[in-house]
Order: sequence, then C-alpha cells, then structure tokens
Amino acid sequence: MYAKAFDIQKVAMCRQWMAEGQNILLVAHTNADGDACGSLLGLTLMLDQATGADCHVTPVLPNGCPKNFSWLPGAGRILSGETDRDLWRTLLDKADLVICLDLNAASRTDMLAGELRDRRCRKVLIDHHHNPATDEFDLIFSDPQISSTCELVVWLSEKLWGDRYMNRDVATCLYTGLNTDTGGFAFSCEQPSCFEAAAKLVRYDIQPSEINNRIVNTFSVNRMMFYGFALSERMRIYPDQKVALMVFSLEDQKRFGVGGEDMEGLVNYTLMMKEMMIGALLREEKGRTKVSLRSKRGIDVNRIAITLGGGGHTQAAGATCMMPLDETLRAVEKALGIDHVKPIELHCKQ
Ligand SMILES: [Mn+2]
Repeated sequence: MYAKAFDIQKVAMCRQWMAEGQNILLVAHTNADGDACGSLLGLTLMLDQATGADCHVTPVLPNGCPKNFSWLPGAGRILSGETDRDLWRTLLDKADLVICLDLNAASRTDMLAGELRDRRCRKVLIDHHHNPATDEFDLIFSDPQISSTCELVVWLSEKLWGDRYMNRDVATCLYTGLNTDTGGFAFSCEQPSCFEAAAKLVRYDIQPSEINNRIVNTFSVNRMMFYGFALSERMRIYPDQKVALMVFSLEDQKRFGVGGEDMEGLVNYTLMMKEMMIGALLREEKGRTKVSLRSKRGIDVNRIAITLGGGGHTQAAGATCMMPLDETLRAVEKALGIDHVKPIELHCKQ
C-alpha cells in the first residue's frame, strides 16, 4: 500500500476534470524512457475506459516513441510533437485537459514547452522529480520519494477508480516504468510500495521476464561495439575524488552510428567500479552538450545538475548545456571539484 495519503479533494477534482474532458492530451518528456512511455500509455488506456465514447484521449511525446518501447500496448497511437507539429497544435487548441507525466516542468518537453505553457486549459501533473514547477500546473501529484511515475499512476488510479480500468495491457505499461526506473528493482526501490505496486500488476497476467527481456536485451551490434570503445577509450578516472567521466564528441557518435538513445544507461557503467561514487557522461550535440550524472549512497548529484541548469533526482540527474563540449566539460569539472586534477585516462594497451 502506498504510505502517503492523497489529498481527497485533489483526487476528486482530478476525477471530475477527467470525466468532463472532451479532448484530453497526455504528454511526457523528450527522449522518453520506460517510465515516461509506460505512464503515458498506462494512463491513456485507463482514460479510454473512464471517459465517454465522444472523448478523445491522445498520448503525445515531444520527439515520438523511442523504437525500444514501440512494443508497448497502445504505442502506435503516440503522437510525435516533432513530426506531427500541425496535428499537435490543432489538438492542443482543442484540449480542455492536459496531463503531464514524468516531468517536473514544461521545459522538459523542449519544442512543445512554449505552446504548452501558453495554452490556458486545466493542467495536471503526475510526477516524481524534485521541484515541480507549481506555477505551470493547476493540480499536482508529485512524490520525489516514489520509485517511478508509473508507481504513482498505480496508486493514483486506484484512488480515482479502484481497479475498474486496470487490465493486462495497462499493467504491462506500468510495470515497464517500474522496472526501468529502478534498474530492474535494483535502486530507487527503498519503499515497500514499489514492490507492492509490482505485485499488484503481476496479478494481471503480465510477463515480467519477457518485459525485462524487451527492456534489457536490445543492443544492436553497433551499439555494443560503441560500448566497448566507450569503456576502453573514453573513460577518465579521478581516483582521489572517486569520480569517473565519459566524454563523447559528435565524431565519436558518427563513427559508430550511435546517438542519445544508444547511450541510455551507459553512464551507469561508471558506478560499476567499486571505488567510484559519482559518474558523469557528456555527449555532444549540435550547438549543445547533454550531461548525465549518477551517484551512489545518497550523494546528491541533483545539486550539481542544478548548477548546470538542469535537475532530476538525488542519485540520477542531468542537464542540457547550451555550450560546446569542451566548455561544458570545464563546467562539469568545476562543479565536481575536479578541475586542475589530472585524470587517469584508460586506453587499451597494445
Ligand atoms: Mn521517471
């Protein structure tokens, strides 16, 4: 059971807004992960049942559904804000309710952010990141202690409708986010409610091992070769500071034909080294650099991400720096207190 009590009035208001909605848009963050896709589709499939036949429910992702989650039930319905720009604008104009999932601020939807902020309609946020933008939403369900947005959807939907709209497809979507945001129930799962939510979903005849297989065993040959290169050629170790960095230029990515999606999870390899407490990955994009930060045992990297203009969770955070790779690297080194420290660079010995 979820330990925290939902505010009854907020739940009642949410239920009413959903029931009154004629055009409901659900939106999750850019570069959607399992939690974003899972919570987006799980709630979409429940709203299909909870709302009337004349109500249109549309799941939206700023840059579409990533290939590795296209197997989720309902994934084919996801509207890409990037490629279906006109349709997105039409639907947003008509929307009477927008539900944002797995993001703490409209800015996490990148190119949709401005239009989303400007639209004056009811806005609900369901999320587990720190510091939700309270001025951007009318109703907020936020719990930074919970494992995942999918878990929050499990408990919130129970409060809204009991188990009426829970089924195998919904459970498959929600279990996916529980699995991915906890690294297969390895972290961010300190609360019993995380496992209780999983147990509840497993009762709907889902296949946890097949879901895990679809999440984990997804590498292309190129991606695997790139990981080999990344680990042997692009790792910088700062033993005294217990920090490991990985830095990738556009050229590195071009050489192996990989992009951001392929680097999902790569930063976690830094923490597989026993002594390392903080890991960072820098990835060059056109005109900007993406930074991912991870830490062990409660070390706060969210604080570091905030100094770089980003944010996230205590042990997993990130930022998009509108600077070239070398400048971003200097800013990260400074934030981590490893500027002026010479790293051990690992290279394959001949
Ligand atoms: Mn999440």
